[in-house]
Amino acid sequence: MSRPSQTAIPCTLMRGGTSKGPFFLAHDLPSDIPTRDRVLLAAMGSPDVRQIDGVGGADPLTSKVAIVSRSSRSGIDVDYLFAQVSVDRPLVDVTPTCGNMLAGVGPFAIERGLVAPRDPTTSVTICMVNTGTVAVAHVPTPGGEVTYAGETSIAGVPGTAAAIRIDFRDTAGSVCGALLPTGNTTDQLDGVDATLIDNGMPMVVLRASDLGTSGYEAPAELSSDQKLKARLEAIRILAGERMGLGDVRSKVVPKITLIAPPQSGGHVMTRTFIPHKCHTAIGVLMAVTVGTACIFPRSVAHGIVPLQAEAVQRLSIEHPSGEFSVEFQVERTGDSLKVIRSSLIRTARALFQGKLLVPTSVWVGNQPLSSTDVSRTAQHA
Ligand code: NQM
Repeated sequence: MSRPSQTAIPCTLMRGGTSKGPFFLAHDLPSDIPTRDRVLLAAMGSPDVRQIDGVGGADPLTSKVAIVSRSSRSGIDVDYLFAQVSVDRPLVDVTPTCGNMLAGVGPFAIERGLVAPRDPTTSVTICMVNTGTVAVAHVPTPGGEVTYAGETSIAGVPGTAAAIRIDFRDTAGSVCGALLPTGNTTDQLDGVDATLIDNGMPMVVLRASDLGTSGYEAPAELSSDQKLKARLEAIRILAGERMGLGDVRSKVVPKITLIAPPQSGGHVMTRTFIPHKCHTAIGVLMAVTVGTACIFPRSVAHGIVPLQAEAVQRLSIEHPSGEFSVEFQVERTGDSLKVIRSSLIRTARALFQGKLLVPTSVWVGNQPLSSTDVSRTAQHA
């Protein structure tokens, strides 16, 4: 019998917030990392600007993968490993997590039998393995079934869906080890003021006006401004070193946000680079991190975002396709600030369930051994 030319891997394609990508159970993928990464590149069709030979959407926001497993950590239901698959380079980066894909993890874990549903809501405690931080997703499960239907709309996604509330508790220093990795609220990089901060996502926050931009440009205009992008990349490389991330040329963190005064009744306007293309909205943990920069006294947001005194504050972060609200519970002591909790609302939807095919030249799969293989293995034992 001839050997099949493709390996079939069980998979659910999901929209998580404003991102989309395949969700896998960890045991359905190769356990060795170089083979796993080759499988993910082949699955998405990378490297190729159109990702024509895979299921990637030819954009960083749709070239994402979630790998989920039952957790053996105490108090945690599931482990979620996020992989950013580069569209045009043969790279898979697992340094940061993704809070948008995270929105799909609770429903996926329930539907794949990793978490028992409750009526009417199932709270799923998720370890974001990339950063070792924890999120609790509250998934609507009326009658013990995941529902995707609901009345909540989020900017960047047409229509409405069921609201998934997500609480983060320990995101400070997720990758850099400290909320303010340089110990400063403002640093100077290449002659520009910058707040280098990590409350779930390593970020460089800059004033748009310091870069000669308004902060209100369309993402496509900013993404095609090669002069601006070269300047931002130079700043990002310096920031990466100062934030303890080393040489970040082939890493997707830190990301960059340009801030400006709000335009539509929110607290701040943003344009975010992820890191070489301008986001059409803003990432989840980016919004949490940029929001945290805005509530810090003496950050680059000083003079743009008025400080609030309340212990629980809601910040509306404007972005190119609407706004993103994050609720923060904070504790201030003098100039120091601790974020106890941040919460936000996302939606998600399972789009397709089936098997994703990759060439057997990339991976032959976790196949049971044939009788010939078994006798060969026995001879070598
Ligand atoms: O910040 C985009 C997204 C993200 C990341 C990216 C994210 C987050 O919008 O938590 O969600 O970093 O490429 O999905």
